[in-house]
Amino acid sequence: MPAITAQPYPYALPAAGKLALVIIDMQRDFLEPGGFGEALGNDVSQLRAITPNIQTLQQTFRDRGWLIIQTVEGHQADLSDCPPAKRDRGQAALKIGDPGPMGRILVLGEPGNAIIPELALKADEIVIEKPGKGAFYATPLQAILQHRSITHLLFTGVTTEVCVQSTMREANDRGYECLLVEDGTASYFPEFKQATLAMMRAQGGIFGWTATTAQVLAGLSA
Ligand code: C5J
Repeated sequence: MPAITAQPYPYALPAAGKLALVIIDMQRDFLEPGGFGEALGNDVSQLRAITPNIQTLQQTFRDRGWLIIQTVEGHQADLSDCPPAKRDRGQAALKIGDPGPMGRILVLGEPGNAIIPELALKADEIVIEKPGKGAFYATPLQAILQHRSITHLLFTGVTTEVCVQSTMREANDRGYECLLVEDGTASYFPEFKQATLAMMRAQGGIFGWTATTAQVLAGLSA
């Protein structure tokens, strides 16, 4: 059976068409100065290095006609889907909904909320707008995956221990076979990324597998 060399053991690939690529929140708000990530006090320059790996996976899935799901974290303009607990958390100078250099912070449709140009969607590709950290909460993600008979998910994006981890944990509970691409995900805190990779694949892969982009590509082309 075709498999991806992975930790803690090989990730068996399903029949064609049952594997989807999930690209979490590769948005200007998290990767560029003046957005939500920087408003929270983070050095946002660290995240962009993963982009070429995600681009390679995106192109591979496009070439095969396989499902790619991108997500964006963002709120309605009236903030009706943003709990005060989320807006008020922390002591940021700029809060969700405040005007910033790239438009209103973490508001859907604002320039800063857009996916970075390197990973721009094609017309027929799916983007899930999510108000929470996990991509299943208050979104049609589960229905879309079920409709396409998807059973296996490859996760990429930012940040590893927040939106990526939240989504992969829930995907695991929902029965998906999940693999986190090690060099396709990043955190403002490199030690948190390493800890997340370790906890995902610990205990025999309690939440799933991890592998590098090269390992994924080799497995897919075997
Ligand atoms: C955060 C995310 N870090 N996409 N969001 O607030 O991980």
